[in-house]
Amino acid sequence: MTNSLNDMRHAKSLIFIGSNAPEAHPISMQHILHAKEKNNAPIIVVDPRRTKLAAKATDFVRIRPGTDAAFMLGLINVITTNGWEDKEFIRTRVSGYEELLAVTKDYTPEAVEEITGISAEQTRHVAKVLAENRPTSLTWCMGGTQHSIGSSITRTFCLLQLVLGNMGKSGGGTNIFRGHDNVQGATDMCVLADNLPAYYGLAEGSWKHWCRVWDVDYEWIKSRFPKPELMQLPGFSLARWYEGVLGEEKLYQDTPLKAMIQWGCGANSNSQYNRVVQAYNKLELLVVVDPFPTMAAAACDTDNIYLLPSASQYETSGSVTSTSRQIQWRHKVVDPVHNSKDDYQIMELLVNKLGFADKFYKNIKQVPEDLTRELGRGALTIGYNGQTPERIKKHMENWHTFDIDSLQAIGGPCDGDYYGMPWPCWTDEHPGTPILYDISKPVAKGGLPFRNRFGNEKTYDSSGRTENQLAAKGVCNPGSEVEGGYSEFAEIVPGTNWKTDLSQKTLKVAIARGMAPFGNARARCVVWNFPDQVPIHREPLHSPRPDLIAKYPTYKDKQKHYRLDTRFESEQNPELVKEFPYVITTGRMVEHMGAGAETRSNQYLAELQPEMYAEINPRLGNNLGFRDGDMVWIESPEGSKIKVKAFFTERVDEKTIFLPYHFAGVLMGESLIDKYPEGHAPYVVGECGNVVTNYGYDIITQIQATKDGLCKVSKA
Ligand SMILES: Nc1nc2c(c(=O)[nH]1)N[C@H]1C(S)=C(S)[C@@H](COP(=O)(O)OP(=O)(O)OC[C@H]3O[C@@H](n4cnc5c(=O)[nH]c(N)nc54)[C@H](O)[C@@H]3O)O[C@H]1N2
Ligand SMILES: Nc1nc2c(c(=O)[nH]1)N[C@H]1C(S)=C(S)[C@@H](COP(=O)(O)OP(=O)(O)OC[C@H]3O[C@@H](n4cnc5c(=O)[nH]c(N)nc54)[C@H](O)[C@@H]3O)O[C@H]1N2
Ligand SMILES: [Mo]
Repeated sequence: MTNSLNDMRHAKSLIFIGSNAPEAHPISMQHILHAKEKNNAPIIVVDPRRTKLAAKATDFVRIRPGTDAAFMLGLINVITTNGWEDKEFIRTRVSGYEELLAVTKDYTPEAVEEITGISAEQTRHVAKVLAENRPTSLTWCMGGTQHSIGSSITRTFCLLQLVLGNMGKSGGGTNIFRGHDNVQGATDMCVLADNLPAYYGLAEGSWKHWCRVWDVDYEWIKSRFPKPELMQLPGFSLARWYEGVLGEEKLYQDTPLKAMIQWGCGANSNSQYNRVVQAYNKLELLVVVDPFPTMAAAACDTDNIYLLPSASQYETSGSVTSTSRQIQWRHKVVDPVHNSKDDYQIMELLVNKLGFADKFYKNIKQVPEDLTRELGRGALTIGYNGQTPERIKKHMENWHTFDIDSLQAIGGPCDGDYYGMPWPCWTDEHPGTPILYDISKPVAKGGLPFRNRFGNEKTYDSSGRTENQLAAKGVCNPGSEVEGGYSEFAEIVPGTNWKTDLSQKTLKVAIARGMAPFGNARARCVVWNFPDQVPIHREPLHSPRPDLIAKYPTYKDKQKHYRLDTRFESEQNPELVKEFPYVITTGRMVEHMGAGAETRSNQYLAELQPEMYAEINPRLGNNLGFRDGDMVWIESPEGSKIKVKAFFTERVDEKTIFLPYHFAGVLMGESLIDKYPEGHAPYVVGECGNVVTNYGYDIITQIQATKDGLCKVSKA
């Protein structure tokens, strides 16, 4: 989130795209409804389903899954043709604007209606509401990301906010509600296949940086890889790891994967789940570290699996990062119960057994405090260095001194700090950054410009135009020594830059000069290293509209996408819709969490939502000849199927079927409840929605396209 949950209280309008906060982020609703009641802020909800959030909306915009980019480009079209854009913001802080307009001119409200199903009139109306009620807080969640063009869609959300001038302002921003508790922290730690902690990438310089932080010899780490080039090659992503085991597709490494550790992963969260089950059974070793056995325990037919019972978060302590980039300390409530161990203990035992303790644990004397300190030493890119364990704990102890609207402490021992020191928090004295890219405050007081990350000048391929990428003259934070754009800081300490200077002198010099260590640049509309330099609409791989496939085809197939090839063009078959006529989309319900291992094992939650179902429009159900409550088969183009209860509801339209994805324990009609370890079966089992979610992955991130596939349905 560029802003924070609390800051949404200042919004003059709010737009939610593919976010269903009352189910997925219920606590956020107090801030959202505050803005609605106190500021009279209109709420716009863009979703294929009339959700619980839509019930609170002033405007519900029903959209065909996977077409959000077209809608956003259409809003920009209306805003710019009416002259409602923020001209000064664009002139001084945005680059590539002309190139953006060259794309949006084709997305007229009429063209958008054809793609999205949203009437031209409603697109015009929404654009006007946003233009007249600034700043707008824009929230997107998984409805915007889980598509083969997810990375383009999310860029269009940012572009809309740039055009309206809503970035770096209280009440504005792009506010992506994060998933799990501490998922922001997990992301910052880069538990990813293509990054080292704190988004440092895999280049040699990044490895060397972290080796210095860990105090480990770079040559030794290098020697651990069978080939040095593997060090810089992205690994398998979570979305497609099982293909690395099955080895039926071309792999960009010498051997298939043989062992897998699933640490706090529900497993049936993976699309193509029946292929995951095949992979489980092919692995030589599968280790599940989880308080619950998870579906993996029931799905494995071999004895290759070890279940390591981890403790829950109530049984351990440490720093966690919230969706608002705030760092908090979690204190242990009880010691780990039964024979479970907390995650640190399990990791330490593993590291000891593997013989790496003298390398990785040599500077870790006090767990977990020293882990937070190590992160602070290395994660300079995102400013995790000012949040020491002592300061975090002090914030927790003085909760009551922070203001709910501004998040700033008023007096008391934390006076002037923002709660949880939202990153970047550059130094021990820095208060944290409550709103990213806010140039109204000095950098030392939590202000920031846009980051200079992509050079100082660029010539665009599409237009041949050359443009300065730094902010315009006169545009900077108060007190900046340079009054306008500037590059990122380097060479204050020879051989380092602001990201790699472990003495942190560079950061301190920059801030003393009133400047941001990462420079002062423009937000770019053109991303020249992406296949679509300016985002455009492309039809989902499995699209219900053959006519639109011809007009908005997907990408060419992508080779060496992580360690696999990904099919795009060769998978987009315009005939598919004849046999699989309904769009399938998936998501959450408030009572269950993720893959559901925890919540389906909780008798109270199990009682509230005891059964897997499919949301089907009554008209569709009646036309197909089944009744509300009947069992139906849902089949995917990949040949897998699930048997679930039909839940008739007008939440969905006649062409769309929605599945919650929290269920497991039944596989293609067969119950596996007897295969859980004795006494450990969850109270509720059900078919996994992810058995029928279709093939399809984002072109950049490889996120699975679990929000736009095709299916057929018939009475069971
Ligand atoms: N109770 C509960 N809370 C949770 C979770 C949970 O499992 N249970 N999971 C957590 C996690 S990990 C995450 S990431 C968040 C996710 O939070 P959300 O993303 O809000 O949750 P979802 O239900 O997956 O998707 C939101 C909405 O996207 C809509 N949608 C589907 N396709 C499209 C589309 O193409 N366009 C648009 N505009 N909308 C679409 C769906 O109908 C749904 O209403 O929730 C977190 N909170
Ligand atoms: N069809 C479909 N599929 C989806 C999505 C969708 O919208 N639709 N959403 C995707 C998204 S956004 C996400 S984030 C994933 C989520 O997918 P998963 O991460 O697989 O989902 P969870 O069930 O939340 O998994 C968390 C596991 O951690 C365990 N756990 C809890 N506390 C601890 C602890 O302290 N230590 C350890 N070691 N384990 C613990 C829980 O018991 C649980 O089994 O699903 C993805 N899959
Ligand atoms: Mo998530």
